[in-house]
Amino acid sequence: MRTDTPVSVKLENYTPYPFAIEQAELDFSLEPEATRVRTKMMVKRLAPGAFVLDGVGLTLNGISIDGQPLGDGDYKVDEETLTIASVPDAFELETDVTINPKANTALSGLYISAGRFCSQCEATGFRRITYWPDRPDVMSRFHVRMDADKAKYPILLSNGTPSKTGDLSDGRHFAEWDDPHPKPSYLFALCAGDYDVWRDTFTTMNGDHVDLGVYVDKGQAKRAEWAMESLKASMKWDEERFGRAYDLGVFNIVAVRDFNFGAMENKGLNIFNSAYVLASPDSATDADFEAIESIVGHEYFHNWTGNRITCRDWFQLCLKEGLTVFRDQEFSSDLRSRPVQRIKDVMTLRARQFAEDAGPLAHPVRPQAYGSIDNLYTATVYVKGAELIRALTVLIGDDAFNKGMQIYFDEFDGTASTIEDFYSCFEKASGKDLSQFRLWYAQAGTPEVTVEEAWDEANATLTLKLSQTTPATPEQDTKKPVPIPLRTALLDGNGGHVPAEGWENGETVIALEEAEKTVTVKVPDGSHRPLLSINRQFSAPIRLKRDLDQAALLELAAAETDPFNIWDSFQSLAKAEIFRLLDEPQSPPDEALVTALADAVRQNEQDPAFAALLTVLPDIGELFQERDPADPAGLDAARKRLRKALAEEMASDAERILAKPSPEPFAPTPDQAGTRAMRTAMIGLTGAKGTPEAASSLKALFDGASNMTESLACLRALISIPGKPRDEAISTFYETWKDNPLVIDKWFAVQAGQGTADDARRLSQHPDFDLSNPNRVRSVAAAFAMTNLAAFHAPDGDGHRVIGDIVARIDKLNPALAARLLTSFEQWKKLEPKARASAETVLTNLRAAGLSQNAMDIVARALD
Ligand code: 0A1
Ligand code: ZN
Repeated sequence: MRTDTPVSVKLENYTPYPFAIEQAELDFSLEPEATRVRTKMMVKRLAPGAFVLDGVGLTLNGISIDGQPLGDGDYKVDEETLTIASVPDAFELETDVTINPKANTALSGLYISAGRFCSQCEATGFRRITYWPDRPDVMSRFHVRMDADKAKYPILLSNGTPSKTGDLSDGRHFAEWDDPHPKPSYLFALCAGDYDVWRDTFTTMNGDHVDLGVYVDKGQAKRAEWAMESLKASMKWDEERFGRAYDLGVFNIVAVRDFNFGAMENKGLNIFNSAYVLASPDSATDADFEAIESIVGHEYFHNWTGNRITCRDWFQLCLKEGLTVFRDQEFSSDLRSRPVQRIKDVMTLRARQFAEDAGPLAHPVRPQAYGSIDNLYTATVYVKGAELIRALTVLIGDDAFNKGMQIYFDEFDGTASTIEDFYSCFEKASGKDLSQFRLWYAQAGTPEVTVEEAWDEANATLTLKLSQTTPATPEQDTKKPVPIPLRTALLDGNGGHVPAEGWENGETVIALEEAEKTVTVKVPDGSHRPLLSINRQFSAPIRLKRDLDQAALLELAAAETDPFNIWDSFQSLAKAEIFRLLDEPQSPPDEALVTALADAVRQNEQDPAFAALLTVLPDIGELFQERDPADPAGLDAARKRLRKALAEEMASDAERILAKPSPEPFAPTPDQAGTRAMRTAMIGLTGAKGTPEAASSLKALFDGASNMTESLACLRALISIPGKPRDEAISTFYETWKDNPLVIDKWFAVQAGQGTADDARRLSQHPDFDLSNPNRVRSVAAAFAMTNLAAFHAPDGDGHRVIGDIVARIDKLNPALAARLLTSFEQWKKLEPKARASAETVLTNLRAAGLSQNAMDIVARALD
């Protein structure tokens, strides 16, 4: 085990690979403990330099050039590379290695999950399969052959389309797959085993026929139906929205239970965490159905943004990830409700990315250096990366954006590209110089925009003074101004806009490009003072500072025409009230606010998905960011008091809404999901009352629930009311679902997400807890450390110790997972003194005990 801080890789040191490998043949003889991989590559020199291949954990059986075996002195092998000092300008290299998939607990490379072979090569897993220049700018055509025991592994899958199959002696069989599209090694995939498959077909806009398959556990095919529907919807959407069609005759998805991330976009053979494939009305929530739709879309959209146009190096990760998240967000917005999708996306951004941007792990969307590539799959790269594309669309307009995307697809197809390449397309399309916009990619930290207003009654003008600053982040003390597109409108207070001079329909985009800017707007003479609606639809990923008291915010919320800003006004109101309740523990929640919030929920009942979001108070992770030092337990108590007051105010609404039957038969449609969102919001509020009566009515709803969304909502609401109904619900749920691991993951998560450190420890000792399964580990450890901040950061330090212990054990098996869990400590320096001290002790003890490179990278940066 390595205990040193990883050496950092730097963007400025990028040099092209001096060889091209246009064609490769891979031959796998699959055995769980000793798989043999024979690789043939046709190599051509492009520039002077040694021939260096990456390889980790491989046993080399033989190596030859143009059929001539190499002797020991002809090449050098160390822990990470194979080097041949002198090679011809064009040659065929053959290697023969053995690997042990069964011993692969890190789930990177080729491994076994539930007795089946599967692979994960992004970012650097391919080097654990064979010697190869394992970097995204080396793109090759792969031909794959594999053989395996036919009874155990009847289905053999790889990228591209199948070219040959046949039987061999000794009960073995083989299959060959051919992928005509050059691709980097991180997109290689192989799956072998016994599956059931849900099949369908799709005809592209070019009239090409595509065979689709979703491969799942035996007996589960029907649970893949929603994933298949989502796939066809994605294929159609990319054709209609971006004019891009699929490019192979086969598209397969394989579900695996043991997977470090959500899913992987391997060319023609996506591999998915089973949590994002399997769904049935009784066992999956609306959130599960939505997540499946969005992740299936995300991986499919990578076919153009990621696969056909890939990244030159891993510093450009946001080129494929930010863009593809933007595309999946748009897909979900088009299929469901645009404002609701926007609110959910901003909730994620604020809870995860703003927190990251404000702590020791802050990094630019395109960093200059990294210690461990696995740790670069962050909220900043993904979610802020998507926000920047969205901000770009606002700044240059939809037409120029769409034109720029077409230029990008046409000009860079088949290449490994950079952010500069991407932005050159939008410069062409818009005629604008976007070099200042690219600063967004280079600077970490969330810009803060301050808005001051001055109203001149005599001249009927409103003057806005806008200014921006970006806080210092690690290794970046000073920041330059970035272009911030602020969608703005002037509200007339009667549900309309004031016709400001030069603004269309009373709306405009103000581009704040400098540190300070003053904008004066003329409105018709005799107008009343208009109300300012700014950063509408959250047009820029910033923190907005406005000096508005409760009365002004309530007035603004009532006048708003932008659903996002209506929701956000109530978020600001609730935030201020929670802080007040924290500072004044004796004072009751403000009645005016509680009534206004309840009224807003009622007024929006015709759009239940939106109304349900209004009942969600800002979470502790978000509140935490605005307090220094932060006291999560105090914030949690204050938040609960406000929530209880809202629950009491809405008690009869909850009764009324829950007295109606849930929609039957179940369908995962946006309409039905909206109705259930409102019902689950009311279930949550009922739980917030915390009374024995509330517990028994929740238990009755739990017993009668006909779908997982409501059943789980009842269980979640009951968890915080100790007593018999709660204990019975916990055990009934377990007994009902003990054979369905995805549902049992929820059972763990719902308890860890609300219990104490002791509960988390007890859950981690449950017989069904499994350190080798990332979903199960996350259902306890991430649910506790990332969603239950009051208990995780409790002043006695026990929460920190529970997670520290789990991390130490996981790190020996799966360093990428351990590193991810460790990011839950990222805010430790902001904690009140006791919790801060315990976090520091846990982190320093972990560092002293020795950690993997991945985990050490996080701990070192957190402690820095
Ligand atoms: N490219 C995938 C994410 C992913 C990254 C790394 C993985 O293994 C280490 C797996 C998946 C996506 O964006 O969906
Ligand atoms: Zn992705």
